[in-house]
Amino acid sequence: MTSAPAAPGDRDRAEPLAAAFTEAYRRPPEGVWHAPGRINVIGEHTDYNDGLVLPFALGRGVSVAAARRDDGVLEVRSLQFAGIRGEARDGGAARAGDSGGSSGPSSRNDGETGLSVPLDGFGPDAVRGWSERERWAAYPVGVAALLRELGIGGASLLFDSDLPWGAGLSSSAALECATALALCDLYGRDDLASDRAGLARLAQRAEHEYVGVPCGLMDQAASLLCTAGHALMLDCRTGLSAQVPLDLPGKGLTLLVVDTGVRHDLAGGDHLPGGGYGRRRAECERAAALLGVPALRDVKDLAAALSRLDDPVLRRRTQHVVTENHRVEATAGLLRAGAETELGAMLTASHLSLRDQYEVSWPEADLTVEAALRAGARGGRMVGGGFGGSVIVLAASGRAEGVRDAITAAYRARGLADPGFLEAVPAPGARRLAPG
Ligand code: GAF
Repeated sequence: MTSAPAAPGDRDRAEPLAAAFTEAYRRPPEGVWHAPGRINVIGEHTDYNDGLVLPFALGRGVSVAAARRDDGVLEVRSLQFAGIRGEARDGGAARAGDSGGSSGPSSRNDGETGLSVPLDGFGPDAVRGWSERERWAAYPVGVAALLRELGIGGASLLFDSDLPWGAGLSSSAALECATALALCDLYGRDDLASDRAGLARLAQRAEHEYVGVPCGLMDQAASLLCTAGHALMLDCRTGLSAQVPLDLPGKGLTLLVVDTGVRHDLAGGDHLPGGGYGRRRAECERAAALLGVPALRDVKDLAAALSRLDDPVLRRRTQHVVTENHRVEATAGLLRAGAETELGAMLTASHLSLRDQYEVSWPEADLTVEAALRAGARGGRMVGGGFGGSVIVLAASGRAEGVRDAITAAYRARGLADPGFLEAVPAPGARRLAPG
């Protein structure tokens, strides 16, 4: 059994995409799948330190219509990326142009409409030469190449996304997870599709090897393992997870996701080769090695650990990771006690730690949190890898509109473009949309 229960709107998502697939590939798809993006309630930069995270799935994500091919070729097209040179476009569908491009095993790029790769013998080196415009395809192609090693064949895929790309809401993991679930289902591989934790690890591996980003497990696990009405408490060392009920509207609360408009890229940040994300991960590994522990997760006595680290940067990174793990445990405890109204202080403490100790926040994120708190929000923090993307803000529902207006006013006062807003409630994880 590979599909979570259908959710309202599944049909509205599946039907137009199936029609677009039929137009693009001149045959109907065998099915349509969907994988959501996520926000993370708390537990940032803890996953690759073997720590704890508490994300939930958003009601937005990446959908894919798919049909098998018997020639071992993977052909990918996207309603957002096809025909757009060098940049991703958010939201609304940019329809693929001419649908009759070549797709034989020897062709790689069929002009404006997509990309075809023969999966046999395909490896990470082949992706390295791809242009910026083709880069998005490394995510699904990487997943398909790894699944090929497990006996899964080729397919034609058409993607659609209602998740802003680069907003720190895990659009890349959604792309990977939609691909993984679709391919496993198409080839009747319930053994792989039903092991969602295993599939999350495969998608993570694809991102490491084919995209070159040393991400943790959180985003892929959130997309595949989350359920409606719950946050996912995940122990990234053991892979064990638990569903923690999270009823925000029932507690009179609104969680706003604020897209700051600054694009986030895990390969970027700190404006140096390797990017800020990879550098943070390396710093944590160095700190753990100096402290003689397998991972920063294992630091029990923070004060003693800090006194043993000479490098102030490593001290700050350690301080964040150790305290953030405690914040995840405390937050999960509050949720289990039904005390959602108390979450705000945890969120803000996490943000300050990410800003001052981990140094991954960015000016628009700090501005958002400050404006929200001034307007009476209960708390807020940046989410995801940092250096751009989104902020979450928790407010009493009666105050949410005022908080939103105050954030917009703060952006305007600085001459910034208006931020985007989305109200988040825990939605279902990845599933087949059609046939249901
Ligand atoms: C990104 C990564 F992909 C995650 O694995 C995680 O490390 C996160 O940044 C920070 O918590 O989303």
